[in-house]
Amino acid sequence: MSKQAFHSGFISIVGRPNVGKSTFLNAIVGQKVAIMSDKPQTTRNKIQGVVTTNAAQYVFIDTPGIHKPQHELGKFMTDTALKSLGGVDVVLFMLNASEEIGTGDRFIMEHLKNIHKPVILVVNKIDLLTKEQLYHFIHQAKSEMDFAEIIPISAKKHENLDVLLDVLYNYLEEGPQYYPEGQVTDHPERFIMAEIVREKVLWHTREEIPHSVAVTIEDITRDEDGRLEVMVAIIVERPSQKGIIIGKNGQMLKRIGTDARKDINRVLGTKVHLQTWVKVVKDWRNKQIHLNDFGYQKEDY
Ligand SMILES: Nc1nc2c(ncn2[C@@H]2O[C@H](COP(=O)(O)OP(=O)(O)OP(=O)(O)O)[C@@H](O)[C@H]2O)c(=O)[nH]1
Ligand SMILES: [Mg+2]
Repeated sequence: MSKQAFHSGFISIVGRPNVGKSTFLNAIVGQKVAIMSDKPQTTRNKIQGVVTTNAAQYVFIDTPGIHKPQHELGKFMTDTALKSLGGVDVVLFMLNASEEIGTGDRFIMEHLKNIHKPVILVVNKIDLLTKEQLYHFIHQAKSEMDFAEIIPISAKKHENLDVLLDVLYNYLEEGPQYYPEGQVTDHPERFIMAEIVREKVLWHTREEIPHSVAVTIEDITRDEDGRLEVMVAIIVERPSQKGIIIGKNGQMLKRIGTDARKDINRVLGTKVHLQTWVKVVKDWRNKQIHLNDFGYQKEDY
């Protein structure tokens, strides 16, 4: 029996905010590499997730949800997502099957029609639909664009992910293993720590606060017991937001810190102690200098 050729390549995951791209990335990688939340515009940077099997290496690129930007940050996010399309072999376009296809989705599809790369439609959140509803949704999607493949999945329930990998194999060329087997992501631990803190802020806050928050790691030192001491700054845009994040008697900040510490310990397998504080940087989402400082650099596209 002849051995199956080893295939490898880069796969971008794009779609509107909140359709489940990061949930999918984590599910397929089998490990948390991107933060997730029920608030739109959670992901702000490109995040790589590598899946290595005997037959292939799939380098997935999770991207920020594409939306109409209201700030420089939003522009950075949407540009990051669209520019990711240039360097990949195949594109996964994700739709949320529990919502009607809308103008935001159509805007992205218009873009995808012009990139001359295979576009696979990933229909996510099928756990929320009956068979009839799913059939109807796929029928509707087919009339919008000519997709290379259509694959229904539930990222949350890990449904049909193996089928997606099998199909994707055929869209990747014969190629080398780019990354060693154990490497699942491209971001340093510092980034992952900051993102996990931001995730907990998103989970515990509402309305405009999730969008107004940035998190930076100011310093990391090791104490005599080998535990990492991590100084974390949570940045907001207004003093009133600072008050909400700190909460009554500091309760909110404490909850965010505790949840983040536990998750960092679990995800990175490192014991950490977090020292968090909140600072106000007025209108940072519109100021290039602050965007650079907080990890949203244009050269990172
Ligand atoms: N029911 C259901 N919910 C899902 C599924 N996949 C994701 N979700 C939920 O959808 C919400 C958004 O998930 P994310 O993975 O953060 O979405 P995203 O597309 O990365 O969003 P942005 O980063 O904002 O672009 C979360 O509340 C998830 O739990 C799914 O298969 N089924
Ligand atoms: Mg995301």
